[in-house]
Amino acid sequence: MRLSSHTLGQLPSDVALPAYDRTAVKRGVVHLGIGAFHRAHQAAVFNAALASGDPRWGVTGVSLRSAGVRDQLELQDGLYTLLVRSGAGSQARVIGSVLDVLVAPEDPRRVVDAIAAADTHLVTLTITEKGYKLDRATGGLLADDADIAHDMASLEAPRTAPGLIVAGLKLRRTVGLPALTIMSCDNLPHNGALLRDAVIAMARAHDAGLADWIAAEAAFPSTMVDRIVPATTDDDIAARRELTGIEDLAMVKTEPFTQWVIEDWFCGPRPDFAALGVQLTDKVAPWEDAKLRLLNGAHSAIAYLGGLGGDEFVHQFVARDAGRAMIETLWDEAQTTLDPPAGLDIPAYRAALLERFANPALQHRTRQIAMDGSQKLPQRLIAPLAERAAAGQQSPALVLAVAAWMRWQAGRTDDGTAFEIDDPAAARLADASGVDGYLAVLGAELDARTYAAIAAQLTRLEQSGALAALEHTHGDHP
Ligand code: NAI
Ligand code: CS2
Repeated sequence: MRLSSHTLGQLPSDVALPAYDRTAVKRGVVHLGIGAFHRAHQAAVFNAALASGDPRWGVTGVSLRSAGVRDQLELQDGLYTLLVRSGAGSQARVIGSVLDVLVAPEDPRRVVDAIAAADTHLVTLTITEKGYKLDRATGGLLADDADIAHDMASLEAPRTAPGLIVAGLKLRRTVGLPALTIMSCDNLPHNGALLRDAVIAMARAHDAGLADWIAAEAAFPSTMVDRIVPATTDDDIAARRELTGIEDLAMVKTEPFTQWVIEDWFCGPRPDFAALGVQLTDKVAPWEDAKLRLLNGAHSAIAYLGGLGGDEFVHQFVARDAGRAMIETLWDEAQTTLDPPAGLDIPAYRAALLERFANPALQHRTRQIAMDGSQKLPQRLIAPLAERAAAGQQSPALVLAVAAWMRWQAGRTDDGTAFEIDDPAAARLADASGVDGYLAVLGAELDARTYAAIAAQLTRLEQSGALAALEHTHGDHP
């Protein structure tokens, strides 16, 4: 039996159900990139907004690539289970805020119409770092990307997020509707400004007046989003089915922690975010930097060192003394580059992060985090490393993490198991070699001393493996 409006009543009584009339919900949000993270984070907040009695915040989810999530959710009336897991047990809630899922490649005009609908007030995005199609070196849209070139030439059937947004805004302007608040929820620094630049560049390729209107009327708040959401596995689905008797192919699993910090810049209605536990602030950058360099920087270090050394899951890496010591050192280094926002207690944040990483119930795969490293390293590891180098400081843990990413590009774990490099720059990475070759793919330059330190660790990783390098640098007996 499948989860749906008809089977909701048959779920065990400890599963929380949508506490509102779904037939009265309006579609106030268009979300581009309806992956696991959106379903565990923003959609849960919109679900809470609906439960609080404000019916404006139903979600039209959009997949920009495959039909998988639509096919799963369509048969379930948009319903899915959010499973919050910790060592103490798990709690399940059925989320009802997602009303439809559109597949952009099948019918891009429906997506454009949804963005241009009068009830729509917010467009949110989780399309991964690579989905913005930005050229790291110039900050502009990727000139050699076929989909960007297509949308630059015609917006009849857009293929990219900036193309769909511009086509939707163009239609709103034509019919006299106001612009929108458009919010990136991806792990990129200054994600609002990056998205705004991408959208305005796309608009300018078609109509300077439209570009000026967007620049003047639309809001692009930056956000910091945080909740660890590992990809759902077939085992997760099977375990849930055995427990409840109901199959939910769209379920997502996550941790208890959740945080959303949004720059207070809106150009239309919004949910009562403060009442929903979402922080509004005039400066998101200090929150973004702290999260990207502490949480995500450590995650990438764990992904490559742990992945090379044979750790399938994050919690296995932090169970090692040398693993924890390496992460603490990386945080000591990274935190010297931060300007922590008022309200962020770094020692408490670090302690909480270690506990979150140690959560054995999450089963967060190192391989998932290792994906798309070329899009992640600059803001997570290279930026703090370069800033410290400029201040004359050495950074053994950041250096080891960057060297491990380079070693990863050989496509073999230390026991010789081969794997595919899952990265939009995979072809360039395959052709690259040596520290300068890999740094060039990242668009990064470092000073000679840091370069030599990375080269030395890369050699150590090649000769002795990740666990030996970790012990050497961060073990009890270096
Ligand atoms: P996912 O793999 O479940 O979903 C990724 C989504 O992005 C899918 O809808 C996919 O179609 C879309 N996408 C992928 N490549 C794209 C491209 N080239 N162009 C346009 N769309 C593309 O991943 P998940 O877990 O939903 O994460 C997505 C993003 O959310 C992450 O990359 C990150 O920026 C952000 N995020 C994720 C967290 C997590 O723990 N999973 C936590 C905080 C932020
Ligand atoms: C992870 C993040 O996959 C990755 O790169 O570092 O998705 C991480 O789980 C989230 O940012 C946590 O908020």
